[in-house]
Amino acid sequence: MLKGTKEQNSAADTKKGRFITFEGGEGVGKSTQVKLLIKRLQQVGVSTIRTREPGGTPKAEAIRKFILTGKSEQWGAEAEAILFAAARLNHVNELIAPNLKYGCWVICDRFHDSTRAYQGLTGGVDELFIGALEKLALNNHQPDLTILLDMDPKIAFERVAKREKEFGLKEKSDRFEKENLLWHQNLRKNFLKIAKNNPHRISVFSADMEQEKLAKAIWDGIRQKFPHETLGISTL
Ligand code: T5A
Repeated sequence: MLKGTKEQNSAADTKKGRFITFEGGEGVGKSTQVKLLIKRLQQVGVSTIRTREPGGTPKAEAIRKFILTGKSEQWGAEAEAILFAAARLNHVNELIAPNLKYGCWVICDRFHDSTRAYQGLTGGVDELFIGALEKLALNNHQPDLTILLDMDPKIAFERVAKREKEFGLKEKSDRFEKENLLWHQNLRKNFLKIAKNNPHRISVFSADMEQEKLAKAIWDGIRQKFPHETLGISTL
């Protein structure tokens, strides 16, 4: 199970921490790119912490297990949105905020845009309801940058199927993966809609390319967005 893994480097401790989130549909390569970004940041001496949602703290991981094993489905989309927000509030207060304050860069696999896309725009939960939960759970911790990985869900599902064939079943029972292709195509459109409404925060990348090539494109985007923090790394 992935937990927030603290990888510190004293050279970066005087810098203000940056908060970067990765978003997108199932299997588009978020976890892969989070790991590749952490590697690049470590190489240039930036102190980082890798985390995920739902989860990231023991209490939030307990909520993750409850939701992803399908136990919350019968409660309805509003209740699920509240559960995601409860997990997020704990994650923000116990892991994200303290690390940013300390100067770490926090790299998070999914965050509040997932609630907006899955439970809100795709699941039908009212926008004001989602907005109110977001305000409570984020506690003024908006990401500095969100990387949206965009891809045809058909291709993403093929990747996930290949992984499951090679490595066996995952720990979760695919609460949302079991929705049909049309649902996921709609989800993709909704993520793009969120990106269109937040052009200063969200950068969209086509995920349908080779891993390292995509990692390089993301890295170039990060260097452009945070030129001062990423000075002196032109050789990478
Ligand atoms: N959810 C979550 C909500 O409904 N509301 C919320 O508020 C939140 C926070 C979380 C579930 O909860 C929902 C959304 C989700 O349904 P999860 O474990 O985060 O569950 O689910 P996924 O995001 O779907 O996680 P996956 O691991 O399945 O997808 P990733 O992380 O996008 O993909 P990754 O990196 O694991 O890659 C998948 C496979 O593709 C290969 C990898 O090696 C791997 O085998 N791959 C590539 N292959 C070819 N080319 C590339 N460029 C590749 N990149 C990766």
